[in-house]
Amino acid sequence: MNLPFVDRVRIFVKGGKGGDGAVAFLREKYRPKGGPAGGDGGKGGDVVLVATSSKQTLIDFKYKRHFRAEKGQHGKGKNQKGKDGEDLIIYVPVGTVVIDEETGKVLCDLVSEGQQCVVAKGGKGGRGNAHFATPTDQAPRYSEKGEEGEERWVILELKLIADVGLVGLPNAGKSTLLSKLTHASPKIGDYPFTTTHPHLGVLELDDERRLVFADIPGLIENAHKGAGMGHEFLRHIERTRVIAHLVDVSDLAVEDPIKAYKIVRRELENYSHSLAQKPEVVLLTKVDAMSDSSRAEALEKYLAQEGTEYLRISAISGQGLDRLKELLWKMVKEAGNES
Ligand SMILES: Nc1nc2c(ncn2[C@@H]2O[C@H](COP(=O)(O)OP(=O)(O)OP(=O)(O)O)[C@@H](O)[C@H]2O)c(=O)[nH]1
Ligand SMILES: [Mg+2]
Repeated sequence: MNLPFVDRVRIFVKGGKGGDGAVAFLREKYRPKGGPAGGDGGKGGDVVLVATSSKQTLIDFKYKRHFRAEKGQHGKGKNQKGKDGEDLIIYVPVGTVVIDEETGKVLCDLVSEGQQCVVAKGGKGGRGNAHFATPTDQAPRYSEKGEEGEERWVILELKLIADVGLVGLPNAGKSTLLSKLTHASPKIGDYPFTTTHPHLGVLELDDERRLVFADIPGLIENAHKGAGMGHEFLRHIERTRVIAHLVDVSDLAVEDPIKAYKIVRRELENYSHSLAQKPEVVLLTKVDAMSDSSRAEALEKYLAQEGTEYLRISAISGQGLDRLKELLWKMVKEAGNES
């Protein structure tokens, strides 16, 4: 699937107008002066967002931006109520946050399959003249109009939902690791910014234990000022429980590992303090291609002083991957119990 990844859009939604109440009178053979019998108008349809895991992006909304639910029908004679307008159901990916553009308020956070959010209510139907008869006016000639449906612009923002977020400089080996641990098959390349948008992958440790990983583009110094791919995509790991921070310690690495580590930490901190506070494990990657371990040892010493977890791995040889899976499971569990 090579659709562009769209993770923020604005759409206009409007509920259906309610149908008008009717003005009518009974005309029966033996009751020439029958009472008022104008039926009520039907209710307008609602616009409803429904979360589905069969969509991964908000691409559908790039071109179609206006959504209006059906009107309610007008009431009719003989006290017949107008038909209600159909609700308009719009499917969005699981992980979509719905924000009212005008107030900036979060209306809904659709985190599970099938979860719904009414974004624009349909208008009420007007009452027919049958409701308005009084002892002094037994033949009212008026009825209510149907109400307008609600309307608003809403912002849909996709925030992927994963347990573990993979971060690091470009080329650190994030996508390669994702492809080894899960069935995902992201693009891998020996050049920076191979990954241009987030991917999810699912690791099944056994029948009962699974972990969802989010692989995102590489971060570079000053990403928060727009360098490289910028840092907006970090929102996709805002909801992860644990951060796995990959640092290349092989002979291939262009950056000193401690420096590489600090650059990415600074960018995480600049994006959001709460993101930077998440439990972190540092993965010293590509150890199969490391002829001198002194740079790795220096990073490990630094991390030990900081009290940060770390582990040497190689996605290519498989070294450390079994330990990594169990460690991540444990960290995700612990983080889950705290929140
Ligand atoms: N020797 C060795 N090479 C690796 C290992 N993991 C990744 N690589 C290589 O490192 C390069 C970058 O790998 P990617 O997985 O694309 O790195 P990334 O972090 O996803 O990079 P961006 O998407 O650009 O941020 C590729 O050429 C990989 O083949 C490893 O464990 N050992
Ligand atoms: Mg990548």
